[in-house]
Amino acid sequence: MSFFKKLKDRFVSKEEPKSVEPLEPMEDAGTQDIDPQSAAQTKETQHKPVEVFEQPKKETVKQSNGWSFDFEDDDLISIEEFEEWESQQLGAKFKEGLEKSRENFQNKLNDLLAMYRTVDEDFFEALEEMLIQADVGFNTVMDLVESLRKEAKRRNITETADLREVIVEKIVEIYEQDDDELQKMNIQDDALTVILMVGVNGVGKTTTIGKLAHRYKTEGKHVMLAAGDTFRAGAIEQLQVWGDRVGVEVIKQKEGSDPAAVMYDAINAAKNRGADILICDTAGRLQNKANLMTELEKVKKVLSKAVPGAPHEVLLALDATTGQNALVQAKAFKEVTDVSGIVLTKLDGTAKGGIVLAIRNELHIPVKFVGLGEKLDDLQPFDAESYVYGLFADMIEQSTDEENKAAELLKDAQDE
Ligand SMILES: Nc1nc2c(ncn2[C@@H]2O[C@H](COP(=O)(O)OP(=O)(O)O)[C@@H](O)[C@H]2O)c(=O)[nH]1
Ligand SMILES: [Mg+2]
Repeated sequence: MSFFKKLKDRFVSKEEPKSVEPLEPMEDAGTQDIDPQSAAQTKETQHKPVEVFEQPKKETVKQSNGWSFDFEDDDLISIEEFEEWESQQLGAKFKEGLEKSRENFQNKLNDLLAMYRTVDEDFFEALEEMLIQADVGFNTVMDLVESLRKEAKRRNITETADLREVIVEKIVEIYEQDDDELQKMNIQDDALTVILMVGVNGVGKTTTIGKLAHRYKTEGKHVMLAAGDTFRAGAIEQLQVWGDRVGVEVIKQKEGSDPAAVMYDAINAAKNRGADILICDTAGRLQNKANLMTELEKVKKVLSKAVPGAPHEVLLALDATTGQNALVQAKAFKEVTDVSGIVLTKLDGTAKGGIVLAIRNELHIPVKFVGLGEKLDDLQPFDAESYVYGLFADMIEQSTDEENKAAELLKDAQDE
């Protein structure tokens, strides 16, 4: 099966649905403060039709992205149908969140393919330049294009149009390296999991904590938050607002207190209440590396003393709109603490979505989540196929249409 067809099968609805069941958004505060434009967009995706089958049971299906819906007595979709629907929702989320980047990647690639018709060094150089401009990162671009050169040679591809699909496939390959296991969140099954969120001011730590809390709560987990950013004015209140919105308890002290003391309170409270997940906010000072290192070390020590193995995840939030600067921040953080994963926020706000690849290839830290907007369900687990679908959705949909048409024509010709 061609790669584009595989992506299309995974993310795009195959046929017109027979009956349409509108999906009601979950009544939570996360959708209260969104602007009308994005609300309209969400409505559209939420009302994506689902095919229903007869089943004599009533069931509420709760989604990790916060949507839940009831099926009447005799209308229950099958697990396969549900998974298909879930996958399409994921595709739609990435497609929506990567709209700016898609305009950039798709249009530029199409322009290149039109400008350079034969596969030669001029084409590869122009492609390199395009990818570097999209923040893919110099070394990553060199690896990617080198592997394309080889593939073109191996398969004797002479027309650039025939490389279209290979380019997209190589992007996935370059992301998916051998340490796939690291991609998953390290969540303890029957014990408390502690997640420490780090990153400089304004990158989206607190917002991400709110979204993560919502995701895990929707999965049925008992979530608590620790207001460890005692430094920045208003940071504690901001986390409390998220806690109220999501409906989870926030452990806090007053502004200016010792973050390690807050963590001590929080982890003991989480243990006493039998919580599943504790997510800890921290202050994002990087002006003074030595200070930050001491502070984070102290916090980690308090956590690991109370719960051996904690923190189970140290997530570094990076703002995708800051481009190469995000890489610089990541390198600096890597020097002061062990980072187990990246949350790349505000991917919806940049046309240079290539930064994901640079982070993966140059830092060797997996991108665990991406922020695709400001709403509660706009934090999605990162996966390379959803990502390239978001980047090239129209191209993928179109090209497989063409492929299907060609196949039909061939079949017709054979039938005659
Ligand atoms: N568009 C968009 N905005 C985001 C995203 N994540 C965070 N933000 C915004 O970034 C700003 C800073 O976020 P905040 O959580 O306060 O950052 P912190 O200082 O690291 O805690 C807020 O206005 C958020 O709404 C995202 O994925 N997409
Ligand atoms: Mg904050």
